[in-house]
This record gives sequence, C-alpha cells and structure tokens, in this order.
Amino acid sequence: MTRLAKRSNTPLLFIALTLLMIGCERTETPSTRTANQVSDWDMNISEAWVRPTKAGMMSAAYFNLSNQGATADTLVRASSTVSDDVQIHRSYQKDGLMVMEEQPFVDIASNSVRNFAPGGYHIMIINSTIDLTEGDEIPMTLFFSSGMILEQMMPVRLQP
Ligand SMILES: [Cu+2]
Repeated sequence: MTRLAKRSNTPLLFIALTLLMIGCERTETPSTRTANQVSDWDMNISEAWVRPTKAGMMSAAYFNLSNQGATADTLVRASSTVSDDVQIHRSYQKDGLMVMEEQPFVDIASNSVRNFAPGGYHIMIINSTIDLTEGDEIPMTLFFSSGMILEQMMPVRLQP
C-alpha cells in the first residue's frame, strides 16, 4: 500500500508508475511509523477481496479500513481501471429485503476500523470492462477528503 500526499489531479503517469511499484510489493503488513515518518495520516487497507464476475457485469470490493491516526477522515470516492463507474455503496435490510444505496461518503473516525463487507458497506464495480477471475488482482484507489489517496491491488476470490 502506498500513501500519496497528492490530490486527485495527480498526473496519470505518476499513478501508473505507482501501480507498477505496488505490483512488486504485495504485502498487507502496515508500514511501521518511525520518528522521521510522522504523519497525520495512518489509514490502512487489510483483508481486501473482490468478487469474481464477467465483463459487463457488476462486482464488489470488500476490505477493512483502519484509521490508526488521531484525525478522522472521510472516504469520498473510489476508482479502478476495470470500470468507469465505481461507487461507494451500503447494503441494509429494509422491510425484510436487502437493498443497497450509493453513499456520498463514509466517515472513518480516528482510531477506528470500518468494515466493508457483504451486507454492509462495499465498493460497487458497475459494469466491469474485463472478466474478473479468481486469482486475478485489480487495482483499487480510495480518495479521502483530507487529500490522501490509497492505492492497493485487491485479489479476486470467492468469499473468504
Ligand atoms: Cu452495491
């Protein structure tokens, strides 16, 4: 995982290079903070997985978002190269039915973990442009109101 102190107008090339770097370093271990790496931002993605699907169909990404920093932050957007339409969603029970709704944002309080899981918050991949097959990995980018951008390769697999 990489933390980028960049706004969403980051040049595309920079993102592409970052994705290459992430591809070489696929550990989910949060980086440790040392005295010369002090930052207000300490947000980590763990246990990510993406549902397999076929091109033209929907999928969803799930993970835990852990904010170990002293400052609250807000997830405001998600994107992935596999779809032009990636949305923040939440599923919930309504009149005995499971429904889901797009969310404009999701708050992550300081020192808290927000679970994105089936039946709750998730990242909806509308109309994947490619088949997502078990064993694949797809890039996911999460944008926060602080300006922080998290990018992570997420494995495609059946529900763990
Ligand atoms: Cu959804």
